[in-house]
Formats: sequence, C-alpha cells, structure tokens
Amino acid sequence: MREDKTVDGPGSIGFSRRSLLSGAAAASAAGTFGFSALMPVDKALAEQVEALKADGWEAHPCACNVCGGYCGLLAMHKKGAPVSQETVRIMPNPTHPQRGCCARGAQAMWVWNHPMRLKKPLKRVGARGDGKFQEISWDQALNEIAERVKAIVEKDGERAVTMSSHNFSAMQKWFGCALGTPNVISHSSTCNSASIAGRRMVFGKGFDGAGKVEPDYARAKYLLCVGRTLNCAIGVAAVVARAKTEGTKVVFVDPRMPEGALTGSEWIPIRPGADSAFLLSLIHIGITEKLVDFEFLRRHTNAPYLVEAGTRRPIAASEIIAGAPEDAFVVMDRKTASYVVMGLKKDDKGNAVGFAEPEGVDPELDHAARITALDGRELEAETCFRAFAASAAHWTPQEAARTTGIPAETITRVAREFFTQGGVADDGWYASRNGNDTHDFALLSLINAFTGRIDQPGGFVVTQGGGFKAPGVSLSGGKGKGPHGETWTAPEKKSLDKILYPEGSGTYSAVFEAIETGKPYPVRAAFFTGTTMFHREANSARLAKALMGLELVVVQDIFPHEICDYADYVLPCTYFLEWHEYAGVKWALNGNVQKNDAGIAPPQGCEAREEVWQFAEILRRAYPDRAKERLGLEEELKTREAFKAWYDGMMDAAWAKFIAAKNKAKPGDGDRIAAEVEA
Ligand SMILES: Nc1nc2c(c(=O)[nH]1)N[C@H]1C(S)=C(S)[C@@H](COP(=O)(O)OP(=O)(O)OC[C@H]3O[C@@H](n4cnc5c(=O)[nH]c(N)nc54)[C@H](O)[C@@H]3O)O[C@H]1N2
Ligand SMILES: Nc1nc2c(c(=O)[nH]1)N[C@H]1C(S)=C(S)[C@@H](COP(=O)(O)OP(=O)(O)OC[C@H]3O[C@@H](n4cnc5c(=O)[nH]c(N)nc54)[C@H](O)[C@@H]3O)O[C@H]1N2
Ligand code: SF4
Ligand SMILES: [Mo]
Repeated sequence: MREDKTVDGPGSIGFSRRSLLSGAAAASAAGTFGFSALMPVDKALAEQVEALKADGWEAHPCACNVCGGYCGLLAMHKKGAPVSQETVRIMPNPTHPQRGCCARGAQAMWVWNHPMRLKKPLKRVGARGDGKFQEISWDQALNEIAERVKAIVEKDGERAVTMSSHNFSAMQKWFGCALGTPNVISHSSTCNSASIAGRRMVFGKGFDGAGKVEPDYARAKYLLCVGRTLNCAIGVAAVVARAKTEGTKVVFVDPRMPEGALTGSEWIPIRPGADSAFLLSLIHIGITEKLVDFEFLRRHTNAPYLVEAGTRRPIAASEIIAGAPEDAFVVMDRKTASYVVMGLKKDDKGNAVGFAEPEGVDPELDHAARITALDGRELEAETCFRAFAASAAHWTPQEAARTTGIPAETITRVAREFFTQGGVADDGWYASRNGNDTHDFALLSLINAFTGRIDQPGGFVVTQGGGFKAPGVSLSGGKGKGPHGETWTAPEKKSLDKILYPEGSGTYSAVFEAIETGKPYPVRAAFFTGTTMFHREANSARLAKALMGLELVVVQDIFPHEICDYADYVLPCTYFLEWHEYAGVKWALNGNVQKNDAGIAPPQGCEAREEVWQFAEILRRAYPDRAKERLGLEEELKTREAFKAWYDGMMDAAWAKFIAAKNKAKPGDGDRIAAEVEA
C-alpha cells in the first residue's frame, strides 16, 4: 500500500492559476448560446423525432434529473391523447449539447405512474423506525409540521432545524434559508467534496465547484480518467463517445473495469488508494524527459515562486525586499538577475483570483539560493517547481509500480502518451474514499497545469455558465436574500458542518454529532428531500441512532425508502417530468440554457406536490410574517394551479427579463435563444 507520508502533493506548494484562467472559457466553442450543429451520429435520432412529429406527436423539451446530470430529453406526446406510458415517449434530444442517452432517463414514464410511487402524505402511527403510517390530508400534514417546527424553534432556535438532499438543496432553501437556519447541508461529503477541495488547492475558490473547470471532452485527444467512469452525466459520455469516433483515446485507471472501457478504450487496473503515486510518477517522467510545458509553468503558475527549502513555507516579499508587502511573493527575474515582487489579485471578499505581476518579468523556474533576509536570518530558498520536482522524483516508474501494481513500462508509456498526445486528465468526482482523495484530486488538477493546456481547445477549460439566474432564496454568513431581493439577518452565521469541517462541503454527519452530544448546540428536526440517506451515508447504524434522537423527521420523496421508516411525515413529491423551469446546461462549455417542461402532471390519484410549495406552505403556516417578508408570499397557495401561477410566474418573468436583456445587448439574440430552448 501507499505510504502517505512519502507522497508529496500540491497542497504544500499551492500552484495557482494566473491571468490565463481569469478570462472565462477562452477555449469555448464559437457562439455563446444555442446548441451545436447536429453531429452525424445524432442524425438517426433526429430522424426518429421528425418521423414522430410527422405522425402527429408533439415535442416538449425537458431535462432529466434522475442522477442530477440534467441531460436534454424530449417528451414526445401523441397529440390530443391523455398522458400515459403509451402516449408519451421520452427520447434523447438530438440537438441538445448534453443529450440524455441512458436508460434512467428513458424509463421516466415508468416511474411517473409506478405502483409504488408515493401518492398521499403519510403520518407515522407506530414507533419511530417501525415503518407504520396512515394517509392524511395535505392540510393536516402541513399544519402539524408547521406547529412542530414552531415549537422546536421557540425552544432551541432556528438552527435546531436541519435539512439535507441529493439534488434538491435549491428547493430546500425556500424553507430553510427563509426560516433562518444555517443548516441546509448538502450530500457533498459523500460525493465530491474531496475533489472540490482538491481543485480549490490548485485553482483557488470560484474554480473549485463541479463543472467549473472541465476537460474539453469534445476536442480532447487523450482523456485520462482516474477513478471516474463518466456515468455522470451520460451527457458527457455521449460527447466522449462522439469524440472517440474521431480518434480520441480514453484511458481508465480504476481497480474495477468501468463500463466505458468495454469499447475502444484502455483500462489500467490500479491498487485502491494508490492514485497519487501514479500521478506523481507521470509528472516525474514528464519533467525528467522534458515533456511538460516548462514555459507555461514559468509564465502562468506559481511554480517559480520561492519557498523555504524543507518547510516549503512561501517566502513573503517583505522578508527579503525592503518596502515590499507581506502578502506578496518573490521570483528570481532572469532578465535583471534580481528578486522581484509577485503579488496576488484579490476579489472584494479577499479571495485570491489571480496574480498581480509587474510587466516584463522573466521568472526562473528552477532556482535555489541562500538568501539573507532583511532581519539577518539566513534563508535556504528554492522555487516551488524545484521542491515539487524533488519530491515527485521519489516516484520513479519502478517505485510507483510497487505501490500501484501497474507495471513500470505501462506507467512510462502512459506518461509519454499523456504529455505528447494532447493529454487531459478528468479532474474527477470521487474515487477511493480512502482518506487521501483530496490529495489525489489536487494532483489530477495539477497534472493538467504541467501540460500547459489550461483554457486551450481540447485541454482543461473554464466553463461558461448559462447566465440565467432563476429566482431563489439564499442565506450566507447570516445574510438572507429572497426571490425578489428581500433581505434579512439570521441569528446564526455558520452551518454545523462548517464549524466542524471548515474546508469540507456538505458534511451532514456533523449533524449526527450534534444530535448525539447536543454540542455545539442541540438539533431537533431534519428534513430529507430526495435523498435516501441509508444508501448515502457510510455508517448506517450511526445514522439510525441519530434519527431516533430527533423530535421531527420529514421525508420528501417520490418512492418509499429505508429513510421513510424513520420519518414522522412522508410527503409525496413531483418528479422532473412534472416541473416547469429554466436552467443552465450542466456539462456544456459554452454557456447554454435550457427549458424543462415535459407538459405532464402527476397521474390520476397521486397527490404529489412540488417541494417548493410544501416548503413555502409550511413556512407560511408557522411564520406568516417571514413568508410574506422573505418570500413575498402572502396568501395560501391552495391548489397546484395557484402554486404554479405564483412560482412559474416568477420563473417566467425572470426568463422574459433575461431574453429582453439579450435582445438589448444584441438585437435578435434573445429571440433566437428563446426559440432554441423550445426545440
Ligand atoms: N447508474 C448510475 N449513474 C450515476 C449515479 C448512480 O447512482 N447510478 N450517481 C451519479 C452521481 S451522484 C455521481 S457523483 C456520479 C459519479 O460518477 P463518477 O465520478 O464517474 O464515479 P463512479 O461511476 O462511481 O466511478 C468511481 C470509480 O472509482 C473506482 N475506484 C474506487 N476506488 C478507487 C481508487 O482508489 N482509485 C481509482 N483510480 N479508482 C477507484 C470505482 O471502481 C469506480 O469505477 O455518477 C452519477 N451517475
Ligand atoms: N457505497 C456507496 N455509497 C455512496 C456512493 C457510492 O458510490 N457507493 N455514492 C455517493 C454519492 S456520489 C452520492 S451523490 C450519494 C447519493 O445518495 P442519495 O443522496 O441517497 O441519493 P440517491 O440514492 O440518488 O437518492 C435520491 C432520492 O431522491 C428520490 N427522488 C428522485 N426524484 C425525486 C424528485 O423529483 N423529488 C424528490 N423529492 N425526490 C426524488 C429518489 O426516489 C431517491 O430516494 O451516495 C453516496 N454514497
Ligand atoms: S445521465 Fe442524464 S439521462 Fe441519465 S439519469 Fe443522469 S441526467 Fe438522466
Ligand atoms: Mo454524487
């Protein structure tokens, strides 16, 4: 197994992006909006859609949310026929930049009226954990939940109410943030928080979220996937499949053979937890064989910055240059053969967003010196690059082979291929959960810097958001914001997970600790929206124990799951086929937006309702003043139609505003976007 202490990583040297990354999506395809031209492989699909249209079927564009990937689908309706599995066909949207093409999207109509679908609100009648329930009315469920929330808040404050979900935290905010609890905590620690932290170490805040920096899958020549199967989103798999038909080589490094490796890809089995050794060896080979982009490292990263040898403490400019600032660094300038101050650009929150460097500096990459500091101390200084290269040098192909189980020749071959054939590494989601993932993911980001293809076509690029912001509710640092710009202050600034794990994201298990110990404060209630919890959290016994210690558990789902057994109330929810919304395309580089409206209501006899409606109504019943001031909600939204008029109206108005702004910036552009999202 790998010895952690000997593996050296980017954390200590902190490569950061320089000016190159601050410009958005230099490598993006031409045209900011709109779907790309139809690829030949999608033509057959498009023909099927056209044939259905000619036969009297209507196309309703929608976005699949089964795995959270948000792939583009078409709900094809047989015109005039009542909605059923026979009269609605769910198909991939052939002109969508991230077209859905997996069975989970295709089976959506079978979920829609599945016999097990939750149909009515349920109230627990047996002991918690027994799984005994009775059906009750929406009014009773919402009133009782509101009453119990109020009692808990009066006793222990808003912060005693917690929430978690897989893909529905934006919906939870309509209640949690508006109520004023900071504890709307996502599932991220069970998913991708290690890769978020890894990217943050390399690229800094703002470039760390999933999908913010991505391989340019469509134009990649050689895609290296370490602990990544590309099953999410299948939209990426569709793009990669197209790229493969044009010669892209895909290499999976995984202890288990991923499905994607079945056709035309290479699979390299690796010992679990050994990825850092593999990646450091690739970089070491790249450096010694001079295959890495030294110019890029010199000009666009902090590789030439000086650190103290051994400790790797960054040397502050103020230590060796009189009058220089404390929060700036130093490089050796080749032109003037002198040390020069290199600063950081910061945003208004104090986050480093780039480098502030004097014009014409020519930094030395591989430099070491003994420097007398202004206060007389003797400093052994070296560049980050030198320090990093020295520790990567431990991982010769032979040494890495011993740790990873991958033959030394394979490691050497992959390194040469990666650096000479246009390699790009997928920055990943998660892999081993061996406790060293953050380190692995930082290296996965970092290896892309060594190729120099950051923000280059086929490289590792910054993705453009769609630009459309749906009205929502937020709470950050105790400051709340409503859908129409309402503001308020919440009593608590930090969520429980941020108190315990400040560098992590979405660590709901921090709540278990609070339930068990009452520290740092008691937790009494939990809302679980679209999350199975027992699938998600590793320690089921601890989860069950924590749930038993709560006064109120509300589960909102479309199907019954283990978590429902622990609920006081189970509320049936609508499904993506029943929503109306506009949203960004998740895995497209060039800022596309899409519409999601399959034109379908819950089936006969199913009283499923939108999560936002449930939340808004619980808040209105518990705290009408907050619902009014923070959500602009004054009257009861009794029917689904009343809710849709309120909520969809808000979304439509925001969309109309967005389209008008596009038209104003470039006449006709907004109209084109509006027409394209309807197709
Ligand atoms: N069918 C299906 N698709 C899904 C989901 C689902 O539940 N079902 N969930 C969605 C979600 S939430 C996410 S986050 C994405 C995730 O999508 P991906 O990031 O592509 O993750 P996985 O498909 O789980 O692949 C992780 C791989 O890591 C490998 N692995 C385990 N340990 C190690 C190790 O130490 N080193 C290396 N190199 N590999 C290792 C596993 O064998 C596995 O093949 O998938 C999404 N898509
Ligand atoms: N052993 C192991 N554990 C893992 C993973 C792993 O690979 N292996 N993967 C981890 C990862 S990456 C993640 S993201 C988590 C995911 O774990 P969970 O957060 O539990 O997510 P899912 O299993 O996708 O459960 C989603 C739930 O949402 C419900 N649902 C679907 N559509 C809707 C809807 O429209 N509205 C509502 N309200 N509910 C809906 C579904 O019925 C289901 O109960 O698991 C993590 N845990
Ligand atoms: S990959 Fe796309 S089509 Fe498949 S489940 Fe995920 S979002 Fe739906
Ligand atoms: Mo995930």
